[in-house]
Amino acid sequence: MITSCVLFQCRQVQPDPLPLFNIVLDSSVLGVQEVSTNNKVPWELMWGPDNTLWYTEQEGRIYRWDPVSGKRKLLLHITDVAGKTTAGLLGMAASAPDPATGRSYLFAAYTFAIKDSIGLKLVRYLVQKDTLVDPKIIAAVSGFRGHYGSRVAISPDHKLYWATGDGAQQGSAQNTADLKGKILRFNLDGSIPADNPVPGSPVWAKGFRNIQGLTFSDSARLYTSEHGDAIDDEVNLIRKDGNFGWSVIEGNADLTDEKAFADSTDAIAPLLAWTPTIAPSGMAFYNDPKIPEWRNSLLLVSLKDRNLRVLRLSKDGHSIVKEKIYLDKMYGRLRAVCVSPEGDIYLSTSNHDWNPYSKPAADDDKIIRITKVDRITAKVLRGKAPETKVSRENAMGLYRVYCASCHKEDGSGSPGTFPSLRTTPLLDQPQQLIDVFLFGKNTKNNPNRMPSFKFLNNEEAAAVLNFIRKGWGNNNSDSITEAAVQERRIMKKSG
Ligand code: HEC
Ligand SMILES: [Ca+2]
Ligand SMILES: [Ca+2]
Repeated sequence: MITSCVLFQCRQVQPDPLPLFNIVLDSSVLGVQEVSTNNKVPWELMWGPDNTLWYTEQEGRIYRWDPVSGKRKLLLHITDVAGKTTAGLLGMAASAPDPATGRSYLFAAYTFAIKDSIGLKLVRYLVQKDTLVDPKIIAAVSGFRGHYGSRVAISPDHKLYWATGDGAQQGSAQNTADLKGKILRFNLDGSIPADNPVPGSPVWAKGFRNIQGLTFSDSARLYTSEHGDAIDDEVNLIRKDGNFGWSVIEGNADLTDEKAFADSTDAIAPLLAWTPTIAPSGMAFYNDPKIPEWRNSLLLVSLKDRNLRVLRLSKDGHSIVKEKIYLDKMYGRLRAVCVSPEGDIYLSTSNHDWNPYSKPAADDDKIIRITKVDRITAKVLRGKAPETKVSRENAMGLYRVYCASCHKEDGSGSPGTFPSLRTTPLLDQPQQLIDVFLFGKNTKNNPNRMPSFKFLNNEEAAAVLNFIRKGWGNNNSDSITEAAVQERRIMKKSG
């Protein structure tokens, strides 16, 4: 430890942790450091008004982590956070100090209990030296069964944006009177700006399923990342009063019904859509000269694909021109990302959350910093291009990309949420098995439903189903044929 003093204020200075890896770009060398360990699902990261890193833990705590001392401090424990799995204390954002009063506000979104469902609210706190005070509810939305979103962002012109999930409620995202499945826009005092599309309504854009990332570029363009259902995770460029298609359109409008809807509503297509899904999460715009190769890019972390994507934007910001993957499968699920004023990048892991991919590391969850360094001192990593095609010849490959995020790589599922495929009685009931696969399954009151996989062709369907019937030594000797899958498709259509 050394001590650093600025204007008579002395703090203990933690020496920089050594990079565990180096990312080598065209000309820059980056260091990957683990700066904070033993956290529990750091869901949101942001740079705080006091020049430290602020982060939430999903269960309800807001911390400040000081990059100089390396120490963390609890700012607030919110005690009425309620809800399971993807609910909790979610996004947050802070306003810059008001020039007149010097005041900053922190805005936090979290779920709370209502009698028969879960509500989601956005609360404003006044920032004080070591704590947050004077909670004021900016907005509250009821009727959630899942898909909560939610992220919060403040625009360069000091408006407050809040992205809500559709609540796993059919029809909510297209219903302008329902605040679920929307991007909402407020003044910092919670009032509704006069230039919102509909007077008196906070709705700014609609047609979203479950936004997990929300970030402004330097030129005030707003970008989102969003979870699709079984297909089509998306990144979108948001436009005022835009309709982004859900729940009629998934990804691009390529099916007949989707095209008709897009024509009649002017629905906006995503900049990028991923099938198989990657489960994108937090996203941050990067434009710092510190890492020139990554300027004008969106940094996007993912839960299912377990990596960091750098999505290079076109000059006008209206399209994504390049996609590169870093830290692939190295830290498990990644939840949040932010950029410091010095151009350093912070990421958080999410291995203690409701749907762990594997056993968390002993010191999970971590906050990781990516910074520029002078030279290579550790193992070298390079970016890679995304895989353009799933290896379809390989049934296990199909299982991995389409099923393992929920039912786990070994088919064991997770108790109470995702049934074990190793032991399901459906293995001996081929017709029912094919039906669940093609058309999905949603037992009453299960907020996690089995999505429909009818978009896979008969060959792929038969391959995956035979894999789960035989792949784990469970040895069902007969095979499901492509013809059998086709027959169930037709039965369903006519039945
Ligand atoms: C997004 C999560 C998710 C994904 C991805 C997913 N499933 Fe499921 N699956 C579920 C859930 C949740 C259920 C339980 C549904 C219920 O009973 O309400 C389920 C149920 C099932 C069942 C019925 C099991 C039983 O005992 O009732 C089968 C079979 C199945 N899934 C196979 C698959 C296959 C094969 C894939 C990949 C092609 C897959 N699932 C992908 C979530 C998922
Ligand atoms: Ca969309
Ligand atoms: Ca589509």
